[in-house]
Amino acid sequence: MNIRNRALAAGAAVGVAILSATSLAAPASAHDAPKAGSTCAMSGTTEVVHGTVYVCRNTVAGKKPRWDAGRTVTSTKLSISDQWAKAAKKGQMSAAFGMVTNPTDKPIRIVAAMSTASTVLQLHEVVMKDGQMVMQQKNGGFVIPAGGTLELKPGGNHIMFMKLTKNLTAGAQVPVTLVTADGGLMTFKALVKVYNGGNENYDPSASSGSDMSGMSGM
Ligand SMILES: [Cu+2]
Repeated sequence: MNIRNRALAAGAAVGVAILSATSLAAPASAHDAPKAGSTCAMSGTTEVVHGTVYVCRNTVAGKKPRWDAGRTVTSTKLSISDQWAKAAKKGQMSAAFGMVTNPTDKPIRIVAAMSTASTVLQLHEVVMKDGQMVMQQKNGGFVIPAGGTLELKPGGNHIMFMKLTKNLTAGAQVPVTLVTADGGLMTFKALVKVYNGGNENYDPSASSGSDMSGMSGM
């Protein structure tokens, strides 16, 4: 089974902000922060501008995704273990998995992910639809319960690389940064492995509903 890539065929590729030495030396206006509520091309796109992380997401079913108001970058107590990613070629989709643990006494919500290996990453779930397993964006992102662990695994919740900008070769380490609702960034490196499962079809039409409310749109 091949992963269908309809979302990428339908939507334009979106650049992820990368701070280079030249942009740091340039005036502050060289790269403006996304305007809250303005439309963006693909849900899951992130930008970090002047210490604030912005996430493009679906807020109204059937409408274009929009930039959120952003949140100041801070640290998080989340940790991850057994993290790995699926080997795939440049231009393809891939996914990352692992055990995410929240040692605090309050739930932590992951709202986005970033990586230098993909222009857009999304937080996906796998659901049964018309007798078929399909993957789609998880409304509200991933909530890690207080003192709990969330397993990201093939056939379940996972971090989706929507379009690889480089090959993920077995044995390599790919960096991934998770973004929490309160701006916490947690960066880890996932070991790339060959894996032949987890090829659910992607259903972009299902990434509807308000993923800010945390309510299920299904
Ligand atoms: Cu997926």
